[in-house]
Amino acid sequence: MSGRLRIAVQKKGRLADESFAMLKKCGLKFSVRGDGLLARVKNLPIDLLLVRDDDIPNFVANGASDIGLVGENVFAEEKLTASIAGVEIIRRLGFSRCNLCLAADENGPIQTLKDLNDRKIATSYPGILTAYLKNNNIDAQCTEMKGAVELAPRINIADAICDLVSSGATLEANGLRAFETILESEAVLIKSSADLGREKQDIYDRLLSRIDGVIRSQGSKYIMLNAPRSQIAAISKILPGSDAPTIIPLGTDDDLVAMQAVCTEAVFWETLEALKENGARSILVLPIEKMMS
Ligand code: PRT
Ligand code: ZN
Repeated sequence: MSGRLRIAVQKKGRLADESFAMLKKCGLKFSVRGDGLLARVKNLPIDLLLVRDDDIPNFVANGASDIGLVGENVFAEEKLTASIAGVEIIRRLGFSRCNLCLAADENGPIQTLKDLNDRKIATSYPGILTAYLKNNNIDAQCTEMKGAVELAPRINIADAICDLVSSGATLEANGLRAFETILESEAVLIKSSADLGREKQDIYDRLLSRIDGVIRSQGSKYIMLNAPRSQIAAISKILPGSDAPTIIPLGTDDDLVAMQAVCTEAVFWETLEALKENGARSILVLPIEKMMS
């Protein structure tokens, strides 16, 4: 392969848009159109390999791609059923979150894990499900289905299902209720332990540092406010996940200061109310686009 770093990304689907968005936030300039399998990044020696999500772990394992962005659910399943030894999760990316759950008829006899003994469970994740049942000493039979798993109980293919859930609307529409979460999943960055060579390693290190910046800035906010000097300590305690805030005297008033801080934890309305109760005024909460330490 050339000296260009190759990233396997889902071409189309629930992971694709947010994967492209994250790479664009990292400063990669590219466009994805037509049926092409490769998209060339214009401003860095990187190519995107555009494929089905299920193929991503295998492509990373066999060197067709250097790294990949994929759902942890797919990675975990491939780890148990395919030969992808040496491929590991490097970063959790915080998007495409969903849970792999066990679910059954909301009014039926299966309400807990134990009720699954001697039952049939339909799933697209036989590896993860079999391992989970074994760990929990449940003797049930897995029936593999590639899609439409939620329909299995209704047509008597299975007594329960093991499927991904995000909003829960699909389960509800089919009269099913989730009673156990097997895996909490999100998009992950995966890489094989194979040596990249110096050139690609340099590009990879640069990209990873940008990804870290994007991950950190995602949940972070910049807070600016004015407050009486006497309230600095009280207000500093309320600012969520921030280091020592910057304190700037306000020229016109000796007693009043401006405080500014990066908050790495969520800033809720309740936080703003607490700041106000402690004397803060003119409170501004700003999104942070990029961060690098
Ligand atoms: O074509 P390709 O093989 O690449 O895509 P795909 O059809 O296999 O996968 P796709 O695009 O549907 O999902 C890609 C990845 O997105 C998954 O592997 C998960 O990591 C993640 N993801 C996040 C989800 C969901 N949320 C999700 N809700 N994947 C699937 N679903 C399905 C679920 O299977 C069920 O049918 O959505 C339905 C439930 O959704 P709710 O909102 O009704 O609960
Ligand atoms: Zn798929």
